[in-house]
Amino acid sequence: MRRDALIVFILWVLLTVVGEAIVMAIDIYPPVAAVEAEHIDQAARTLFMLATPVFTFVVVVMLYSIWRFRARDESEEGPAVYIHQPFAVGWLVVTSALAALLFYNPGYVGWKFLQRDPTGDLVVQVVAAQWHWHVTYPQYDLTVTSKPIGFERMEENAELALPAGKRVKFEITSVDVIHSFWIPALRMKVDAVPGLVTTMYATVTEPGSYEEDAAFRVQCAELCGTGHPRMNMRVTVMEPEEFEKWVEEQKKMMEMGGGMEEEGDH
Ligand SMILES: [Cu+2]
Repeated sequence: MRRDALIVFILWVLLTVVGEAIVMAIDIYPPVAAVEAEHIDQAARTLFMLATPVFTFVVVVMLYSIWRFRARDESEEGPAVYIHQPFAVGWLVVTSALAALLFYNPGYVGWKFLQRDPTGDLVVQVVAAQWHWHVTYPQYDLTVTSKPIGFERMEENAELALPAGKRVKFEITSVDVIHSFWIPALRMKVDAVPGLVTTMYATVTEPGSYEEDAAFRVQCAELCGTGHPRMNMRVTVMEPEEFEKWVEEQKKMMEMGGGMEEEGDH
């Protein structure tokens, strides 16, 4: 039994080293366009790093036991196995402590960070409706509306522009069912609930656009009907001067279009 424990221990250490190396080496994350996104990616990395030794331990003990203590013939069942109390208690304490640590940080600490500075520089009001996003910039008296036309014609769809370096406060609601406002490049997602205004903050950093990476888009993330996958729009993070120009252009288009935009396929 001593020997088995030693083998399991060595395999566990080896597999954990390999696992941690993989966690550190592989970059599975989409482009980062907000300060909050960096924190959320870091939280995911921490979670993977702490979960790796727990995962490898379970796998090693299970596979080693299956192989080492397998029935070699059709003989009767082996002797009963009784719980090893110090091990059981130790396991409970260690995994509970890890979970508590994560609840505190990045859980509580991260939540506090996301909620800092509740005013923001720019307010963006979002109204979700099957299957549009109505995006209003109250400081600029401008509203843009997306059309549910899908990825093939994404370049024709409306654009949600954000000025780089600014802290954006999104105020989100819905007029029909529950939707979810999600911008992958910001790593932020909040439900749009009828009768409620939910808030979400993002301090956008680098310029970027949907043309560069599909993570720069609004995507509904709550199944809301047949148009759900098409409930998206392009997101562009641009320099503040460019943003001012964009607002002017959009206003001109609104005056010229005079409501023609509303004839989408509902
Ligand atoms: Cu949806």
